[in-house]
Amino acid sequence: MPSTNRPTALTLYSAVACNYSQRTRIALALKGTKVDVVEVDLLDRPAAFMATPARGTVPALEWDGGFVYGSSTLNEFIDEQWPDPPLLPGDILQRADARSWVSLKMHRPRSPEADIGSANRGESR
Ligand SMILES: N[C@@H](CCC(=O)N[C@@H](CS)C(=O)NCC(=O)O)C(=O)O
Repeated sequence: MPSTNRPTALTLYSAVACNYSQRTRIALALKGTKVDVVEVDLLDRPAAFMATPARGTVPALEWDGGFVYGSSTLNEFIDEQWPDPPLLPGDILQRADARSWVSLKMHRPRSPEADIGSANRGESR
């Protein structure tokens, strides 16, 4: 159930080159959640961001009194705070497939096997 103390004035620390950040940005975009994005230079992280609980790792979401980081945790948090539309399908097998695909893309974002697998299933991913 979403918190009754719903976060407002959200700031997302993110990096364009970071697939974990993109994962969280996609979730926020799907939910239509308004967020200020701070683009973090991964080669020169601001000292103030290094001093946060995320210790300079993107993605991280901050709001008044709250800080969440780690793309899996973040996307679970986002899905719980803004349940509609859900991030995952209702069907158990489709949910497993979606989770497998996300896991593959997180660990091997440009995996040729992933693209071949999708093509074999007649999918365009
Ligand atoms: N497990 C984390 C990994 C995030 C991550 O590795 N982010 C990279 C940029 S793509 C980073 O900020 N690394 C800096 C560090 O770990 O100190 C997640 O899912 O969010």
